[in-house]
Amino acid sequence: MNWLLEPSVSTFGPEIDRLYYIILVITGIVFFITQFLLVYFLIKYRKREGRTAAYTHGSTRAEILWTAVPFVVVLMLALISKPVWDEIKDPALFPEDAYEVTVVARQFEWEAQYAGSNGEFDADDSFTVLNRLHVPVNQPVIVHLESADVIHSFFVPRFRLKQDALPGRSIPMWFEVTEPGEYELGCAELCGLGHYRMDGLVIVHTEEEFEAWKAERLAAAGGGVTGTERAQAMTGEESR
Ligand SMILES: [Cu+2]
Repeated sequence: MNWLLEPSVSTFGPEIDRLYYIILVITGIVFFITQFLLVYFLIKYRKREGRTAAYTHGSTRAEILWTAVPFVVVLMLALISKPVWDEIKDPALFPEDAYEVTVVARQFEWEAQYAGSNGEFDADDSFTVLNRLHVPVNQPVIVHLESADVIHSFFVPRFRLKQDALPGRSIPMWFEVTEPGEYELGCAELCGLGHYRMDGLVIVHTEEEFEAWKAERLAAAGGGVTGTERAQAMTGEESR
């Protein structure tokens, strides 16, 4: 049984893990100290013959201390998180030359929308894939995340990436994966009775594999094929 997170496979994964373990250690120490004191005082001040309860006003000094120390700790955590947060979430700092794709979340599936060969999303040969997001390895990918109905949350644990999808908004996010493979994509926001069905995969290809996959899809989508033929060309991917 693995108690820790599975290894990250994105470029910013190690930075997220560093923050995660700093917070885990701090909260872990606080947890053990408070639980130890709780049990210690339970035993020390247990009921005993002849001992009565006494009124105490408390200690102003202790109260200032246990307010100020957590305040400083939380402030420190915010300051060391800020650069990482900006790197991941600030669109002004997104990497250039990213591959762009749109993902629409809806009850209860993910729809990845790919641009046509001319780079436009409403081209004749643009295409969609359900519950499978194909991307290239070692290249930044920008996902424009949308929702068709309620709030969903795009969560790929191995990328250390989570982003809410809000109806009426297109929210950009980015990642760059360092290892080809298939990684679980889940919806991390309870979005209705079928919430559990929103488990997709992010399939990370080598560059050549990705180009070949895309060329195949573009060919299937364009060239005047009918909707049915188009759907058949995608079976196996959409069987969820
Ligand atoms: Cu959802």
